[in-house]
Amino acid sequence: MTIVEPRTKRGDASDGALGGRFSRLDGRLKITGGAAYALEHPVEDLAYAVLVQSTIAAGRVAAVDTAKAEAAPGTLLVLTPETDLGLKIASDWYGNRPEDQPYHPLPRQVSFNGQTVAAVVAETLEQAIEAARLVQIAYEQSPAVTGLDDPGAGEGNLVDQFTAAWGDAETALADSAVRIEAEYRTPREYHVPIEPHGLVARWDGDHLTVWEPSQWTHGMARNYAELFGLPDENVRLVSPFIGGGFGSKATVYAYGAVAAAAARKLGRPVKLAVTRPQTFTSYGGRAATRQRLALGANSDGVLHSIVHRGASETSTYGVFAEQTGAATPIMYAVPNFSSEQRLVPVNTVTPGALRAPGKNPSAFGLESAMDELAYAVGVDPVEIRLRNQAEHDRQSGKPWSTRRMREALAAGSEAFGWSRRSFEPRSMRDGRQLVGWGVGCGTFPVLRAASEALIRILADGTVEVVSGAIDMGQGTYTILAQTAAEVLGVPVDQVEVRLGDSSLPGATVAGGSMLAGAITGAVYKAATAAREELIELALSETGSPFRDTGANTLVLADGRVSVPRDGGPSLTIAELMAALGRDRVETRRNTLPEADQGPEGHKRAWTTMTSIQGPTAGEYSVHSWCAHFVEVKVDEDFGTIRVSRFVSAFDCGRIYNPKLAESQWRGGIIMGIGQALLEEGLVDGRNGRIINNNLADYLVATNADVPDIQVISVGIPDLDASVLGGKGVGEIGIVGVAPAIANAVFHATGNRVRDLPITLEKLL
Ligand code: MCN
Ligand code: MOS
Repeated sequence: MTIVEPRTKRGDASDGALGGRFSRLDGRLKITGGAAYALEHPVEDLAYAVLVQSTIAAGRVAAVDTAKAEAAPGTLLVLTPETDLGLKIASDWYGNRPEDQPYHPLPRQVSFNGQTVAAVVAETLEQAIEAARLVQIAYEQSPAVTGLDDPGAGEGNLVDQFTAAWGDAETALADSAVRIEAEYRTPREYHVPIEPHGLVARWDGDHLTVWEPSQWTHGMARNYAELFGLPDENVRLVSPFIGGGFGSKATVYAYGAVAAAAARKLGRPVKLAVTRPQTFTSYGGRAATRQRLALGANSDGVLHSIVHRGASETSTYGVFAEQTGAATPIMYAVPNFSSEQRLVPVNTVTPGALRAPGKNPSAFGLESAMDELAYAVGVDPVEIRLRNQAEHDRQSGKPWSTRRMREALAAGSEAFGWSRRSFEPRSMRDGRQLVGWGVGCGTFPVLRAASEALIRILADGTVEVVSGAIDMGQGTYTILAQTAAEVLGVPVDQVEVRLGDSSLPGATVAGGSMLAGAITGAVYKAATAAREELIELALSETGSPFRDTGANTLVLADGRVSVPRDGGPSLTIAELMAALGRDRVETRRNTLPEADQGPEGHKRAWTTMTSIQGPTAGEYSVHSWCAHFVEVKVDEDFGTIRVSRFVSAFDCGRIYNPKLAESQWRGGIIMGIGQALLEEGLVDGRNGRIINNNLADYLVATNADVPDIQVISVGIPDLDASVLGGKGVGEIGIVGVAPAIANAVFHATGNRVRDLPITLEKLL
């Protein structure tokens, strides 16, 4: 899908294309309803699938009575654990796959309440809903463990690769002049993107097309191909616009397999829309966590030791580790360190990645604990962070590529007016409101992956950027137009961007805040090749007015091609294309070495995660950093908390589009406000059901909860992070927000809340 709406550059005219404050190129389409989501794609002859989910937390499906459902008007198909869908297990994110194993998306074994156990397909949605209601399931129940606090849950299993240690943390802790120790907890949290999940699946012979919101068209197309034993080329996954994903739309889930298999069985396209309540159990949110942190320091607050013991829940049938120690080893310099992480299997859907997995709960623990230490030694909370800055990455032994945390703390303090803060809790007021000021820092690793892009310069001078990468709201369309415009010297509105289709050149997942760095790198490389080719043609082709100028290169700027001195020929790109007698110049490049170029490239690199490099893969340790400053007002009588002011400073390297990056940071901060004060998946301990599985009861921050948020960039280009010098932006905003708010609440009230969310009953 091409973005064809007219658009205007609303940035400062003096900005270059890259770095300019352009509004989202897809913004107009989105707010006018012109951006069709995957499920809105019109497909002829659709049948409708509806899921039936288990009502017990653990056990077996003993029997399914489908008679009534099958007899209901319009029913085409009832799928149960008895039905052989003929599927094979797909590979994991790294491309590992068990040999020839069957896959049952409707298993007989029930591992959690809300697990999909049957599905109905009917002529209309209403008929399918009614027939789904008539499917009668008899269960054999077995005892369930419904959460981390369930007495049956136990301590969990140690995750070896997350154990980190240096020095002698226990002894140094015991020897420290000042010690603080506490447990910090976060509940289950959910993505709740405004566009719920679902898909339309259509078969044409042995070719499958899936319209499904996706953070990773190539990865998901590959998974569908594997489920059905097809070559990758036989599956096309289309996802032009996405109404938010936040980590939940990067993989194929059971309902997708069911819908695509039903479409094959029926020989008819099938649409399956996951209902809002079903989204709470059709894939996993953020796992509940607990972590015990002990900090030992001298009387100036200089750290001697950190001991961290974390645990997160996972499911009984799958593994997802919410790494509570993800930020702990890298934020502060500490000579003695020990961290462990356990996984506790419970009867839940396997948890998943939700904006800044690991770093987020990890920072809640550490940044709360640092505040507790500041108060234990009587040192200002910003000052104690400055005293403990890590000057290199102790864990990997590598220097930081760039770490402008001191600058972030300084710029944030200054803009917030931190110097006017009085240290004592309950010492600042605004009438009947207690006022609290808190600080919390954050980090997110820079991950790097391979991607590919295609550039076309067309006869009318239009530049096309084509990639299977996606835009779920973060700004990919816009920054790719900017990247191509910058390299080819054309106005941004002369560039058209096509994304969101696995039949287009390969791209890595829009996850781990790494897509922008990867795909701008690919577009930059392809556009540079296109520019070189155009110049080469202009200098050599007969008919080109540049051929006999004696110039050995040309300048592309303001949409024109010129000799690099005054007075020579100067043509628009369209005029040059006409002179050359060409209808297009086309280049396709990936970010891999020369040997892996070409349309096939190194396909595995963008259909699996095998090409992803971690933050310490190179010579340096590469991360984004931030510092949040927050003011809360707490009603003394009622305990109600309002966030009244927010200032955050970020080091995310070079910023491709400040307007969009600021929007990303604010979005993360807003999610962090929800996490701090509102969000909590409530589990019914009797049956493992998520009680608040809807947007009326699962509260996220709304405009009324969000103050004006000032964001500041203190980053400088970091060429160890990406081709263009940017670091990740999409997730860091949420990291450190909840502890900053908890710290502000402590400053306002003297009450330290260590388990999220900070609800008023915890304050009274
Ligand atoms: N950007 C920039 N300069 C940089 C880096 C990024 O201007 N140096 C801006 C660009 O507009 C870019 C955006 O920030 O499009 C995000 O870039 P990046 O940090 O590379 O993140 P990804 O493109 O990989 O996006 C994924 C990331 C993740 S992992 C989650 S979770 C998340 C997030 O983006 N989910 C989002 N932001 C989201 N924003 C919206 N609206 N909806 C979601 O679901
Ligand atoms: Mo983001 S949670 O890595 O999609």
